[in-house]
Amino acid sequence: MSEFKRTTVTAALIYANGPIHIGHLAGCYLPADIYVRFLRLQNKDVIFVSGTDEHGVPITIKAQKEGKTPQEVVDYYYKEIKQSFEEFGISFDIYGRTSDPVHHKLSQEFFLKLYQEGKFIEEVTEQFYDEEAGQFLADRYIVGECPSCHQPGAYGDQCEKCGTTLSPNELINPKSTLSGSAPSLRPTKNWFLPLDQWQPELEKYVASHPEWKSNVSGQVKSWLNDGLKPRAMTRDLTWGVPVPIEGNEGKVLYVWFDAPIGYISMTSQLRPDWEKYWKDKDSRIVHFIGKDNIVFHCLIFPAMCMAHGDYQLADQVPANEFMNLEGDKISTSRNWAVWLHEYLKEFPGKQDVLRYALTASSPETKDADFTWADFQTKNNSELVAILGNFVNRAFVLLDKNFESKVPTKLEDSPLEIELKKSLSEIPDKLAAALEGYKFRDALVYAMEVARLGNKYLAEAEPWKLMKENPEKAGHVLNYAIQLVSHVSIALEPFLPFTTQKLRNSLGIAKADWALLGDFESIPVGTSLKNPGLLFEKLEDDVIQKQVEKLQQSKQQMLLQSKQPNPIKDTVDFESFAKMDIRIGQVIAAEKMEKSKKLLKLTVDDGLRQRTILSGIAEHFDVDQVVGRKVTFLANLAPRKMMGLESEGMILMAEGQDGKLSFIEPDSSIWNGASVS
Ligand code: B3M
Ligand code: ZN
Repeated sequence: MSEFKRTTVTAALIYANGPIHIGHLAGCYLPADIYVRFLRLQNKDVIFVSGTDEHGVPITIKAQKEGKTPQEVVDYYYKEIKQSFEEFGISFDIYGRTSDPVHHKLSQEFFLKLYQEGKFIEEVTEQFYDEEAGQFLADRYIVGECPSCHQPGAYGDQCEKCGTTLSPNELINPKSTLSGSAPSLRPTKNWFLPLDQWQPELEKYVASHPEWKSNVSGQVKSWLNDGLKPRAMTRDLTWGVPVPIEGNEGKVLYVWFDAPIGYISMTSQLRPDWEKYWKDKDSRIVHFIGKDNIVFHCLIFPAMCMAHGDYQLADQVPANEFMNLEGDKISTSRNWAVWLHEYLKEFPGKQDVLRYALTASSPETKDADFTWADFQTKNNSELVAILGNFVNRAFVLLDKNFESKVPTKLEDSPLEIELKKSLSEIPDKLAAALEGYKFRDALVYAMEVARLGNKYLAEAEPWKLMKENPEKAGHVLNYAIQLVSHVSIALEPFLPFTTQKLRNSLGIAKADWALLGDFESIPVGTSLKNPGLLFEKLEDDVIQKQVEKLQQSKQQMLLQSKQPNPIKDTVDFESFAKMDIRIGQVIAAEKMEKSKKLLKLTVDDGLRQRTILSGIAEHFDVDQVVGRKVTFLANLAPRKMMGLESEGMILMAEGQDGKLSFIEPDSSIWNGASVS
């Protein structure tokens, strides 16, 4: 690390089409923030850059769904995302957006340089076109029957039912989602980056980084093994950065071309000397991302930078795997997520609890699972019982016995010698873990400081010493307070809110890594302010509420996923006309003994009263049906059930939740009216 003068840390530019959830946090934002805070603690030159990705089909799809313009969508989510990150203590130096004119300009310049230097290949391909809407269609805008599972409504790039990857021309009966019409094929020219030509250099680049995490290099090598192909860097779309070549209206830069340039354009808005963070050899670039973005950051963006020539390649791409939720994949469309903005509202002041729980089970090498039960345990058994307890005991004893002032130290006893020895091992281990992007391990080492504090107090027993030897008790509390200051340093990257409280209590202006292990850093006589309880126990009902909230999402999904039955075989008109469907009115109803399902209804059909046995007893009480107008089949052959004859059938519709519903006409329709 030492050969680098400065570090440029980026965190993925999330699409501004939805709010942040814990998967995003665990995937890249939290580890990036911890890493940056660790560098800042050591007074290293570091910048932390991120923002929203405001182009691409995900944005226009969302806009189409919500009946808004893409601009409205990105404006809304940019603000919401930025604010929740801020409240959560993700300490970006700049949080920018790719719709910014500065970004458009820089990406266009980047593109133009490659274009003018002949780094692209121009190619005419056939693309789907919607004649009615007058535009080319991205794969997501084409739906049709899946060739593999025959589910209708599969997308041009994937069938969500069976998961098959598709291309639009494989769909059966493809339709445009814009106009509903069948798309046609039209030739169009686009510019491709010949990734195949860059493959040898990319291989060298990847080989020069044997230290990359195995999940990252594994994915990258498999792409390289398959052989890279030219990839279009422009698209026939209306939303995006316009292609800066005259006569190419209606074409924009590929979103994965402009998005990573966003890191650079945002840096240029952060500081005037921005160029050195991207161009100087002694700058180190680290991209924090989730695993679905690996190929773009490890191959495509590097190839773009190689072609351009001015920019350094990333030194590290510590991509995480996915965080699941209660055993299931997090999904925005299924609302299976813990949303950050909701968490912040429902757990005010508890940012550090979520930061702790997510880091402790960070998906560093494989997918991990967040559960509310585990969240509760982490809070109650670790934050409250270990960290909170230690700090609280130290301050309470100090308040009670030493007027909140740091007491004098005496000679060290074997206890302190052992304590110092144990503590002295922590900074190196902690730093090595953080430098190696092992945040789970790092958190364990940092918490070790609080554990040592508890152990020390338990062994030294200052509360007992108060009577026999108050000076000795003061000595112990001095040590305890110095340990609290170490806690406030070691845990700063992980728990910034809690450690800020501790610094306020201890009168420390700025956390400093160099003071971790210094047992003189809080001077004797300093007046301290008890921070109060740092954490509070989370009771079962609070956790249960969250679990129930998730169960409701599941329920909701089940409803939505219910598909209508396929249409039955065709009937001719004569067959249909044979059915005598009518409107009647229930004038009496009673439960049938020995049957859970059947109600005995007396129906006025306009001519007479007839008895109909209807299997609705589990859905309706007797008084819910009497007086109701119903639609019924009047000429169904009478059937004997439970000793009674049923003369007809009440027609019911089944809701998505399986509940039955009457098919009721307007109240003006008379009993006996025919339905046809
Ligand atoms: N917007 C994908 C995503 O939000 C993409 C990341 C861009 S990073 C330059 O996951
Ligand atoms: Zn399918």
